[in-house]
Amino acid sequence: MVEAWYMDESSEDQRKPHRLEPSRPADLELLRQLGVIYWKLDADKYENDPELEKIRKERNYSWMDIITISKEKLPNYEEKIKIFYEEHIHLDDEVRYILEGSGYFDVRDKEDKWIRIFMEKGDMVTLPAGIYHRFTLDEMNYVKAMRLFSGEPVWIAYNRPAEHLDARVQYVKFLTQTA
Ligand code: KMT
Ligand code: NI
Repeated sequence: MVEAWYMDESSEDQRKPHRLEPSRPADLELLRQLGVIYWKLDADKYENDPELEKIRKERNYSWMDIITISKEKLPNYEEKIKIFYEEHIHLDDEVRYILEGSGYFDVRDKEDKWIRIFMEKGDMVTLPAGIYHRFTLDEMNYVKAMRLFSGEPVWIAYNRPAEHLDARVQYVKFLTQTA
């Protein structure tokens, strides 16, 4: 089962777990209310997986590529790591499927608190357009992930504040409508 928790406020190494003490877990229902959708798949068969195909078809995730984030494999590694961890939004959903390794996706809850989602092999997630979020590797320093997109990918990240953007306005509206 995917594990998620509220973060502490320490400015220590971003790759550490940063669990709040005492711990405050975030369950899938809470994530769902934020528009975050989670699936567990068998990453060993990602190249031929009817379950993955079903999700892609239903949600129109027609485009995909595979990114490896490690010092050796990712060009401009240090710069990218910094960019991934800046709080931002996109105009489209951010869809990631972890094939190897692990990392943390952090999302803001309704009270603007950080929830850290530990994503490892077989975990797939959709972060809705307009949600403030960020990504970091964990202390293993390695992840291989599938990036999925509905149509031609747009990678533009709008760093916070981005309140005026339509995707943000729509997302805030969505939050007021979910329980
Ligand atoms: C992103 O957009 O933050 C990334 O592609 C990095 C995370 S993919 C595991
Ligand atoms: Ni992003």
